[in-house]
Amino acid sequence: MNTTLDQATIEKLAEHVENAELERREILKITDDYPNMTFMDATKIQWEIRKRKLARGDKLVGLKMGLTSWAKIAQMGVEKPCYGFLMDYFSEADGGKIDFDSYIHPKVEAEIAFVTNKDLRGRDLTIEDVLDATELVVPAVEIIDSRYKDFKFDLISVMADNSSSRGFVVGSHCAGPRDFDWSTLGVVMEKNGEIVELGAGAAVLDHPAASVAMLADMLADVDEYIPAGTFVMTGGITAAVLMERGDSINVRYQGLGSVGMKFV
Ligand code: OOG
Ligand code: MG
Repeated sequence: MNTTLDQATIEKLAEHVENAELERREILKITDDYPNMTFMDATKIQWEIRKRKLARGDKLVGLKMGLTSWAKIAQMGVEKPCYGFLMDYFSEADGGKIDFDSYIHPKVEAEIAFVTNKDLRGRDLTIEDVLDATELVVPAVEIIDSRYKDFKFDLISVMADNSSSRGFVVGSHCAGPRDFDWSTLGVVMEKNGEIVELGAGAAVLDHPAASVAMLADMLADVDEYIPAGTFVMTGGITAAVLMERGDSINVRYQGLGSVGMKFV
């Protein structure tokens, strides 16, 4: 895949986008200034941000896919999925209070997450391959927080911005890889006690495990893979819901309990 930016520009843009996250402020999408940049340039910026965090001592705790459902693709107006990484400080407690001020403009998404027990590598993995390499499946809520003003971005800008990653909450229930049909598993999201979104696992690329396979495929573009023991969030089943201070969220997962939080 082709690139247009030199290493110095990639490093400069990584610093620019990461500083917006660290300082909790909005920026304009970077393709406004670099209209010719490619998805591979954006991928390199994201990996540079990951390197900066690791160098600072933050720990990598997982990976995520984004824009894997039609609801999300339609909501954000992009053409295909993206991926990102999760650091230790992104983790928030189930049932806990979340400091609204540690985010810019948080939105929540109901997701299904996989924990792998074998390396997943290459371009031709099937749903069965992914299930064979899965230790357990857990319900999770992602808290996305695009650094771009009003969440206005294109696929290249969002990829560079670590696919809007900033928070996640893992539920307390887990299941084996074949305990449920993940495509028909239902989720119901309530905000302040009212249902705001609902859906089923099939919203994510027909089956959430297909999202894990697609992540391995996308990582192959940079000669990377999903190592055994990786926590992978497969992408929002529903559209993302914008939070305001004081909002409570409760997501119920069929047969897997619920995940909740309050923004204070
Ligand atoms: C990009 C990240 C999307 C998902 O689950 O689809 C995402 C965004 O919408 O800001 O995490
Ligand atoms: Mg997500």
